[in-house]
Amino acid sequence: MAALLFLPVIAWAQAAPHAHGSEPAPSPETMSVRDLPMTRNASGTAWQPDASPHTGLHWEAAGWDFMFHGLLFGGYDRQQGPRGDDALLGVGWLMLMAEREAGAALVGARVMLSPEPFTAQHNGGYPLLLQTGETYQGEPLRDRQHPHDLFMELAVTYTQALSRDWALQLYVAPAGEPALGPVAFPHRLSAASDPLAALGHHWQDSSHISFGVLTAGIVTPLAKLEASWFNGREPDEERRDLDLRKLDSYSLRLSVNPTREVSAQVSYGFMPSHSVLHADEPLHRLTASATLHRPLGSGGLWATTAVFGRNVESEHGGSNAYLLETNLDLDGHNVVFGRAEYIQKTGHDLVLPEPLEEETFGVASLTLGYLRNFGPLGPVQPGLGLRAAVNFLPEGLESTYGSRLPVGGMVYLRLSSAPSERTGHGGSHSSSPSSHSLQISSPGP
Ligand SMILES: [Cu+2]
Repeated sequence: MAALLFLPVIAWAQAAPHAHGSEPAPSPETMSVRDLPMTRNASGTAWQPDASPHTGLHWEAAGWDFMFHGLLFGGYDRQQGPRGDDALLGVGWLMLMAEREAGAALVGARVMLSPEPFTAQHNGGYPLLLQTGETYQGEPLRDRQHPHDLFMELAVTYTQALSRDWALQLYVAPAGEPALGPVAFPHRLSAASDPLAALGHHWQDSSHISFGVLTAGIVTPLAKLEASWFNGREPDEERRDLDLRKLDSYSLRLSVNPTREVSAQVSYGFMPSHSVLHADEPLHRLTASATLHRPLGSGGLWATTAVFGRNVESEHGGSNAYLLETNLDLDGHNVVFGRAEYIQKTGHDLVLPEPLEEETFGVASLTLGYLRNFGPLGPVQPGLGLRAAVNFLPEGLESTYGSRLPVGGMVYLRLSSAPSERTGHGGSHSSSPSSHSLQISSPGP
């Protein structure tokens, strides 16, 4: 496995990454569906604004275009109080993609792996106050974030242009992301400096690792309408296998990119047997999100995302999660970031004893952080960061958490793919973002 992940680095040494020209970028209103920029594609089949940096390594071999990129964090996490803990942990992902033209179509394949089963598995996940979702040793996880599975994505993509303005997109994934929710937090540029998960993950984007996904979408330069048929069961505790199961769930998502700097989506999903522990309890999920990417001066980018997520379960009723996060990369080296959340979690979610178990608690958190990037060193941009969060709890949770304002923090090293433009190699690639007439691959942070 390690050898597989290092292959692209060897390939990088042999092939210089593309450098892209600075021709004015086309806007979604005037472009053809054949010219969708590859920067638009984020996790799974989700869209982000076109105004996103090219990152990672690109090379060609055997008629295929390859791309490799990733985002890794390692550091020390400490969460305060009786429900807190501390840990050394590593989180993130590495992704290898290949694509080629086939007539009027573009075919692609992706493998995305996470080290988290090996680096964030201590006691079922890393410490994170108020986090809930999935299980450890047959019990619901609480105040910990579960590790992502080793196989975050194994997918094949197929995009066929039907005319200047219309294309058909298919996505087949033994492990991957159905058309439900915003770009998943590990892939959002607005969250790219923050190693820790959003507390509303399981209301908004937790389906990003589903074991069995079929998605079909109709694409225009401005909008995409997708439907997925997928296995909606959350991953089990064995993080290194594929939890394949019958495809029992459905989702529908409408994405729009009205300008180069804006992307938004609304989506709905129905998962009749989502939970490992409560397999007979159906879950309905509704999400809406909007993302703004504003390029700044010399290599900076201001990325902001707002997300609303709502879960409706027959037993516990409906609950909402709101998120606003921003990542202000001033110049490619100095990054200030923050996240504000408000989530309705039940006593059941938080594994509280009777009678609190039946109550619903509105909890909030505010995170601020700073990341200093160095280098880049070849294809890798290293950075050192600090993240601090304060949580705001209702009175009923004070005795459980030892405070109404418990805090948490983390110091970390971040390794990300260097922006392709700034690696300083190559230099004379064509002025279009890539040589393809149709783009389906995904840069991400
Ligand atoms: Cu996740």
